[in-house]
Amino acid sequence: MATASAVAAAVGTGELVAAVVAPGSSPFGAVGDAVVRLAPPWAVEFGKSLTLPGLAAGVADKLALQLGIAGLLLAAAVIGGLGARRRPVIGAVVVGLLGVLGLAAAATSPVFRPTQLLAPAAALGVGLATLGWLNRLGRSPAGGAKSGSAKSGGAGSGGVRRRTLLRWSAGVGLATAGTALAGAAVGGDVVGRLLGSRADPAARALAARLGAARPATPIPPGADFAAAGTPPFLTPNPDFYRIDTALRVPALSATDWSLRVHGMVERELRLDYRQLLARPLVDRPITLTCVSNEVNGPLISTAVFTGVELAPLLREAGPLRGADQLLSTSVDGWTAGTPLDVLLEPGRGALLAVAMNGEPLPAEHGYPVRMVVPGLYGFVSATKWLTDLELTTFADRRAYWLDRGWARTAPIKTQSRIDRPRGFQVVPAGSLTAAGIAWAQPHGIAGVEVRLDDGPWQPATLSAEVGGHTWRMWRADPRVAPGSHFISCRATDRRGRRQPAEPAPPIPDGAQGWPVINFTAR
Ligand SMILES: Nc1nc2c(c(=O)[nH]1)N[C@H]1C(S)=C(S)[C@@H](COP(=O)(O)O)O[C@H]1N2
Ligand SMILES: [Mo]
Repeated sequence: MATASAVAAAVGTGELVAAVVAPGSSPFGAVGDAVVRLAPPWAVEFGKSLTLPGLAAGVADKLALQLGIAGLLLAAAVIGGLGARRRPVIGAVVVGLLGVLGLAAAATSPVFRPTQLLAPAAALGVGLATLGWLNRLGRSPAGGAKSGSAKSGGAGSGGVRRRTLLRWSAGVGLATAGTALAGAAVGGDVVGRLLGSRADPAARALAARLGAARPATPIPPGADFAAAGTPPFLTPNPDFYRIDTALRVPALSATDWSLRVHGMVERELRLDYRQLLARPLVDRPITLTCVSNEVNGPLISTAVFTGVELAPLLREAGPLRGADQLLSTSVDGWTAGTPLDVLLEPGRGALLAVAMNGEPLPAEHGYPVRMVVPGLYGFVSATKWLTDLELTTFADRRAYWLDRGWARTAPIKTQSRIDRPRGFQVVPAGSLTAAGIAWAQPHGIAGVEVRLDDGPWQPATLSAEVGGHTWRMWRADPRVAPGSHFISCRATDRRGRRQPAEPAPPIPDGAQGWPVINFTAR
């Protein structure tokens, strides 16, 4: 009990000190980040594949990791407590090891600053002090004095002392658990979100500008078949899939933000948020796609991104001969490598985005500035919390996922997905409603075909076309007899290339294959 309480006191102190002196330095979060850094690629992939109903795709992995760490902490506290009954020093060893783990996780962070050691150091100190104090309380007769030593001397006092110790330990444990929660709430995502869009004057100004009368982006009626089971054409921000290695959403302030464009350039550029927004803002509907998306998977969403054209900015900096990669870095040290020729292609339309669906970027999606490049998977192009652009070569610099087995260049593959019927759904026999999405950014979708069981491929009806940079919806209404069936689909892009049948896993450059759904008609 004393060990468990000391661990709780340590965690609570760590979160509280982090929230007060160095936001974002929570030892709990630092350990989570270290796990993400050190985890083998297959474990990260497994994590990304987790989904939970009610959560946007890509959020469940973070929840699972945090619960896992909490569970391990609890296990360490219980084991330490049991061990301490035999040999009291074991409790101190467990508390000490956890403290050192917190310090090590903070010290090895790619964005290490010395102030980040304060929280784990305070946690370690308070944990050991609490343990020492509770142990003394349990040993000394004085500890039980107030509650009962007057009545029961001798043999009875041991039991009374233990009860007093239990009560103190439970009190300390509860109090610190409360502190931990409050500290984490203040220091964690809550502050990030408040700093993000509301408290930041720069973001308020942007929100006002976005709200002012501007020509709306034309999304034609009939751009989706939501009534037939497809997603809406534009994904609401809270439902937009999320994929990143940031266990804690970086809390950046637009007012303090600046971007450096440097490396193999004629002239280095530096822009703050105000200078960025002084450039023309464009609205562009873009479908973002994750390379980790399985066939029929959820890691794809569409928004109208608002931002500044990237290509003219790069031309202003003046890339030197030989530069072939734009290495973009986020505030937490993550990197993406984008082919320079793709960024400079006419009509590619890469953006430094500041807003999404008419709102300043949500913290989870890269506030205050992120990159978006139509037609490339996110891991080679869509850097969130962007702070640095370096012109370099692929030979010189290797981006984050390249060292973890993923491809260097990753154009989006022509693919499609079945949204209705759902797998193993039971539907009425007769006319079936089948619907889904297809995508082939930046080329666009020319056609989708649907096949029921082993029947012939039939053309599906396509939704109104918005452009090559976004997904396109399809629907079909084949007749189905009672019994079990399967349905599949395949897309053809505007270059005339058909989605291949041969299955391929997401690693190294994106999943491929025709989606198939089994269902039953009654
Ligand atoms: N800073 C940072 N940016 C990042 C990532 C990341 O891990 N860190 N992940 C990338 C990947 S793999 C994808 S698919 C997109 C997802 O963007 P979203 O979370 O806004 O949907 O962000 C990209 N940008
Ligand atoms: Mo991704």
